[in-house]
Amino acid sequence: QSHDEVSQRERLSIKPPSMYKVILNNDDYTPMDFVIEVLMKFFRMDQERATETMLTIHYKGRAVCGIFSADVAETKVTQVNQYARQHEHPLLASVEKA
Ligand code: TYC
Repeated sequence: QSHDEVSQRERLSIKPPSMYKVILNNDDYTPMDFVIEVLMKFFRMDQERATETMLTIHYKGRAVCGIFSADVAETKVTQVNQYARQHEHPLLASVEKA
């Protein structure tokens, strides 16, 4: 990376945003179909990808469902956890730095 690029980045204060993984965690009670619905609704997965991801969580304990900027990641976690609670399921989304 050249001196010019660095100084221009600093002059313009342009930095790539820090990115965050949104994780869905396994539990013993949330129905598989509900998890698939959540993955399709909040993470825009098609049925096949949502089913694969749900099974990864079920067998391995967790999966990364997407990587987003901080504000989008926080919003996804809040929306998923609120939606799960509305439907009285213990499904838990969490966030960690990518
Ligand atoms: N383990 C749940 C069951 O057997 C299914 C499940 C999958 C729950 C993924 C949560 O994030 C989850 N019904």
